[in-house]
Amino acid sequence: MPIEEKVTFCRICEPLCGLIATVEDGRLVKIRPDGEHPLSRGNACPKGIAFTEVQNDPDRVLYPQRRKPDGTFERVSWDSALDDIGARLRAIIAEHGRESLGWYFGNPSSFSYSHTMWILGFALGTGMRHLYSAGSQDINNRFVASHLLYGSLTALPIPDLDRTDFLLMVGANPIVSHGSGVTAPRIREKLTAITKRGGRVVVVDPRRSETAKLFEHVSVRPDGDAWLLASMLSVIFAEQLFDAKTLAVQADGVDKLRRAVARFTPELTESITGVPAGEVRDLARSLAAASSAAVYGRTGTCLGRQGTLVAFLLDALAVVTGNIDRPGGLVFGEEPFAGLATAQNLGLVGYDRRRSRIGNFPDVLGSFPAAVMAKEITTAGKGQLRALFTSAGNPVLSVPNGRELDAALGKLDLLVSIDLYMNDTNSKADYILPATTFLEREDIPLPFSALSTTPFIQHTEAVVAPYGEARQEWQIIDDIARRIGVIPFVATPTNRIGGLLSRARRMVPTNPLTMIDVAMRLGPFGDRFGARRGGLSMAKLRANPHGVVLREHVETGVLRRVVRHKRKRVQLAPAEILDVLAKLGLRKDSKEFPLRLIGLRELKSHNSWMHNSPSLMRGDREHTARINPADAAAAGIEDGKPCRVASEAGSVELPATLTEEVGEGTVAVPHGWGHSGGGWRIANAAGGVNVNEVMSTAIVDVERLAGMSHLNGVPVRIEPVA
Ligand SMILES: Nc1nc2c(c(=O)[nH]1)N[C@H]1C(S)=C(S)[C@@H](COP(=O)(O)OP(=O)(O)OC[C@H]3O[C@@H](n4cnc5c(=O)[nH]c(N)nc54)[C@H](O)[C@@H]3O)O[C@H]1N2
Ligand SMILES: Nc1nc2c(c(=O)[nH]1)N[C@H]1C(S)=C(S)[C@@H](COP(=O)(O)OP(=O)(O)OC[C@H]3O[C@@H](n4cnc5c(=O)[nH]c(N)nc54)[C@H](O)[C@@H]3O)O[C@H]1N2
Ligand code: SF4
Ligand SMILES: [Mo]
Repeated sequence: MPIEEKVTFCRICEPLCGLIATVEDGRLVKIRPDGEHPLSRGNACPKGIAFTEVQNDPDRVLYPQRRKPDGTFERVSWDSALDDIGARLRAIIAEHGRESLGWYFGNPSSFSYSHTMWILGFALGTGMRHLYSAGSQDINNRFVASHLLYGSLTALPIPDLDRTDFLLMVGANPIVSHGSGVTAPRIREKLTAITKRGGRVVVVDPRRSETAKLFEHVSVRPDGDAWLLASMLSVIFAEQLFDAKTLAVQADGVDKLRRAVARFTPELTESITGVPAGEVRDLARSLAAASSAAVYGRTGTCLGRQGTLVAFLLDALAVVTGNIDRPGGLVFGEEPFAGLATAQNLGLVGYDRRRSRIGNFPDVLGSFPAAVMAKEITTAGKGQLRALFTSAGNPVLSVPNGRELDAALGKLDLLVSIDLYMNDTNSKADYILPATTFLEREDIPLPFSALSTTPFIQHTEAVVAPYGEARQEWQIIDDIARRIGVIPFVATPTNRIGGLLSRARRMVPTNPLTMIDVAMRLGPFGDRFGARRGGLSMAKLRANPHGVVLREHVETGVLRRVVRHKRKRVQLAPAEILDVLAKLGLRKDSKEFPLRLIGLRELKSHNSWMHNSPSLMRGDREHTARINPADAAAAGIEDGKPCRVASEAGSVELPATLTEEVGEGTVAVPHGWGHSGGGWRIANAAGGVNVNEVMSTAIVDVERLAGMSHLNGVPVRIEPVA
């Protein structure tokens, strides 16, 4: 039997650690870290190693499945599945128009360039309106904040970890999550290096997280970040700690922002944030005085009630202290081929170009809040969502009010899912179409290149041929498009020209790799087809399987290239933000629901989809609610005993873990548990609950500017369960 070792990289989370896969006779037998990867240098986490168990999981869906009237599934051929899906789509379109089609794409899709490209192509080709993603439970607020500040949704600044002297980290736990919104393998080393060189890392979190334990911890009340950051800004303005000289060159709206935050003195915000006024003043002064400072916020700051404002204020802190676009501050990387940015520049996607039918929410890069998806299905009228695709997602467990969505999915005329597994969402689908794993496809993680603290790019070939009849998402999407007369990327209705184009497309098959190669060669690092020696091309990437470091550090002094506002200046006082700030009152805690629920991530889980790996689930892993002993005592809840966590929207019951790790008034429960109905035998047996049954999809509970779901800082009460 031939045994081969193949160089590749992990695509479970954002560091994209280098891996070596051992393949024996076409089957994956082992994964180990790649010691020759220039950035991860022999580092990988338990999830990456355990991917062997996903790849070889007997519970994987390897053949197209059609649901029978009794609810069970039967294996069908690709042709019969695609033909039937095509026919049903054509009938739905004939009766209700293309506006009745929709797509939800989940987190793993962002780790496949061809998958996301073809969804965009399909959406452009069909003119589809009902586009939803994990982004509204994750990072869309960040895009909107960038749109407001820099005039570009895709201008995402990252902390210059290798050169900063002061890192303010709010609502992120990279020791467990391995970093998000920033690609930095070995992030633990990078963070400890800051303190080793005499710098500071300050972690703002309601929980003494794994990261907070290693550095300075500021305990904030859940969803208190807007007040905390506004009060830090108020101190910086009041004490004249801002960098007036740099601001004069870089930004507009400084005075308006100063006036808008002036009333949020630390003495006022203390009662909301729980952070003593003196500590806020010290923090603001230290940040302003640091020779370089970076700010960084992640899901803890995105999923509260004010996600866009909080992301905006974080960047504003960097801007007013002169820390944007400079070494050690917040910096802007560059993609070798800027897919979404190009689409944005071409005017194909943007912000608030249309509004959702339910709730009147602005679109973010073409997508609407997933929190309204259920109501879009159940609310009759023109534009009602009737045929939904899901790919690489499990929204019943990941969006608010999973019960509501679960019930709504049953009302669709057609539900088709592209996934590795039968999960809690697609177990109700008409079809489950088997997707390749990341080891079964070639890949190049373009969007993450611009988020890498060391600009870097790597391409990998497929490590194994697809198991069973699994296919790549883009091929599946292309085949479905063809059956309804749609040409991905070409917005042509089914008229004569469309027919001709479609025939032409069939003769010249477009493939993502060719498209990317051309775009990359013409891109900022490209070889310009030989005109620039040593530049990027697919040939160069193939010759360097461990990847190519593009620069030592992210380039600075690029603000005028990045900012797309008129006059090329950062806007510190957009009307949308001033409006939210003006309405930001003094939050009162509810008497009925006096505690606040937050989420967290676990080292050996990955959202909802790695609970079927035997090695990750080994030991006494259990889904529990972390509760402060004082709160538990007041409620009569004992350690290890079941408790009820109830909000206005719903309740769940799970064992309590009493721990000082969470501050008083805070309850922490990870999401992604509570599997049922799907084909994951180990995950189903692991128990747990869907914490998102406690979360609300009421229109007033969805954040206005970016449509973010409210998943952190949700008012709850806790009770013992008999
Ligand atoms: N309460 C609460 N809820 C949250 C969060 C929170 O912090 N708190 N976090 C939110 C965040 S940040 C996210 S990203 C979402 C995640 O939520 P989703 O993106 O909706 O779902 P996942 O749990 O990531 O499930 C991914 C699915 O993709 C499948 N899959 C894996 N790899 C592939 C692949 O290569 N191709 C295909 N086609 N399928 C694949 C898996 O089998 C699984 O069914 O959850 C959100 N929900
Ligand atoms: N092991 C593992 N790694 C993962 C994932 C996983 O499921 N498991 N998921 C991946 C995904 S999809 C993402 S998006 C990233 C997320 O990456 P991170 O955002 O770094 O992940 P979390 O561990 O959820 O960290 C959020 C932190 O915010 C804190 N927090 C909660 N509410 C608040 C609040 O109101 N204010 C403040 N200041 N803090 C708050 C929580 O206590 C927690 O420590 O992780 C990725 N990496
Ligand atoms: S941290 Fe783990 S899951 Fe994330 S890319 Fe690295 S090996 Fe993969
Ligand atoms: Mo995420």
